[in-house]
Order: sequence, then structure tokens, then C-alpha cells
Amino acid sequence: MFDLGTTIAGVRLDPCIMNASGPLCTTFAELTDLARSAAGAVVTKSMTLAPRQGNPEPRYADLPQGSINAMGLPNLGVDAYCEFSELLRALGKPVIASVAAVEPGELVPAIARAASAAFDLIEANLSCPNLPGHPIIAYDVDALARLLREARAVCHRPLGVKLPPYFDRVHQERVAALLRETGIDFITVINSVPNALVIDLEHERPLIHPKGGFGGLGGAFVKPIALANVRAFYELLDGAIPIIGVGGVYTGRDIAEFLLAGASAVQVGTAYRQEGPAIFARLAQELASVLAEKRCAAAADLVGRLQPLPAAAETLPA
Ligand code: RRO
Repeated sequence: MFDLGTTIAGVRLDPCIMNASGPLCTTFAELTDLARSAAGAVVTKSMTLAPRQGNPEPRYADLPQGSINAMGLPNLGVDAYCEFSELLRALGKPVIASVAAVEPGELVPAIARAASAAFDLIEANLSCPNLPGHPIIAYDVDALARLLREARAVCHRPLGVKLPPYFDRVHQERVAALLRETGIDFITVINSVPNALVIDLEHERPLIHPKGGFGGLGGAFVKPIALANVRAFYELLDGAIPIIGVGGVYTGRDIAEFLLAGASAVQVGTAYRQEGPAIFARLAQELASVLAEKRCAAAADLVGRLQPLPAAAETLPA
């Protein structure tokens, strides 16, 4: 009755709701559960050239308004996910490979390997905040430019990039120009808000172990930052590059806000980890209810439709 789908780089995602790379998408069993859920696509945990154990535990904590993590890229390695790709696709929905690297030089070979498998889209994760001693690549625009050019050259599949939150319009302008110039097919914004610290007052310790307790913040805390980044890139890219919004999606109303800001699809991280694969059916139903309230036939009708708030009329002294 309502069209909840979208098309990104020629790939139909229906509904426009999927998991975010990160929670519950590392093992074949987790990925199969996602493929059998009501999500519009399956996104893998970020894969690296070699398998990784990740950082020492405890490395994740749920919080009243979200989550903090410093997982450190635990994954089975790109070869394992390439092997899974055909089997997962056979379950009937698009599969998106998230690809990352510890050393920047490992990114392009990992992308080339993933592109040789049956993935529909490749999402280059250039925004992992949790690798001790390694800065977030996408905060260095020159390094980002180099990697995007090299990745584009080896990747014949649609190639997107997952970006960190930016807090300054000038940074968003530079990155948007680069995305256009390098022919990137879609962007995913935002990764977790990096280097947050949550303190357990009673024990006078951080909640997680790695990096002295510093980790990426997700969930409700970050939604306004995510919406602002979606909006800024939507304006700067003029709708030319589709945007997948992520950060604080718990309800259909949250999804509608991301669509209004300019996202064509959304990903769900913290809430998916807390609620499991059944969340996708609930979110699809809730998004349909919002469309009904707004008398829209399709999710696409909301994309970018955010209106400016008129300035309040000045009240003159009597
Ligand atoms: O594995 C992680 O620590 C992690 C990654 Br790769 C990422 O991109 N974002 C995040 O919050 N955690």
C-alpha cells in the first residue's frame, strides 16, 4: 500500500531500512538472521584483509540514551565474507559489504577483494574511531582524497563511503567536493561520535576498557548530530549522491526525520543491537503509519522536504 523502498546506485532497497555495520552482523548466523528479517538489505560488519579479534572486553555498554563501544574492528576477514556473499544473496535481498582497514594501505586491496565477490554495494568505512594509535582517516581530507581515488580505481561495484560526524561546515564542504570529484555512488552518515567517555561514578572507572574508556557514542545521544550531517551533505551535494542516514533510529518517526533531512535510506545500529532482527518489521510498520498521517504514498516523497522555519515576527513596543 505504501512504497517504503528506495534505489541506491541502481540497487533496490525495500524497505529503505537496514542494519548499520557494527552490531550483530559479524557471523554467518547473524547475517542469515538479517537476510530473513524485514530489513531492506544486509550490511556486514566492517571487514579487513585479515581476521581480527578486536579490542579487549569490556568494549560495549548500553546506556539510557544510546551506547558506547570500542570494539576495535573484530571480524572474520574479507575472504570469509566473500565466501558468504553468494549464499546471503540467495536469501533474496541486497548485501552490502562494509570494508575497513587498520593501516590505510590495506584498504584498497580489501575493497578490490570484496568487489570480486557477489556484494551489491561496497561501503568503505573510513571513519572507525576505535583503533588505538590510528586516527580517523576521514578527518584527514588529503588521506581521504588519496584513498577514495585509489578505491574508485579498483572497485567496479557501486562504491559508497561511511563518514564520521563533522562539526564544521567548511569540513563538510571540502568532503562534499571530494565526493563529487571522485565519483562516489553513495554516502553513509554518520559513524559513531568518536572518543566519548562514560564514567561509572560508583566504581570511579570508565564503562569500557579499551583506550582508557574512550569510545564511539551511538543511539539517541547522536541523532541531532546525524541529522545535521545528513542535511548538510544533502544541501552540498544537491541531491546528486544518495545518502544513507544513521544515528539514533529507534522509531518510524526517527526514520521520517532522516528522510526529511535528505536521507534516502536509514541504518539502525544501537536499537538493532538492543531489539534484534524483529526491529525491522516494527520500523517498516511505523514508517508506513507516518506516511499515512502525512498523506504520502512513498517514503521517497519525504526525502529532503525539510522546510525552513520562518523567523518570528518582531513584536514592536506598544
Ligand atoms: O569495530 C569498531 O570498534 C567500530 C567501528 Br569499525 C566503527 O566503524 N564504528 C564504531 O563505532 N566501532
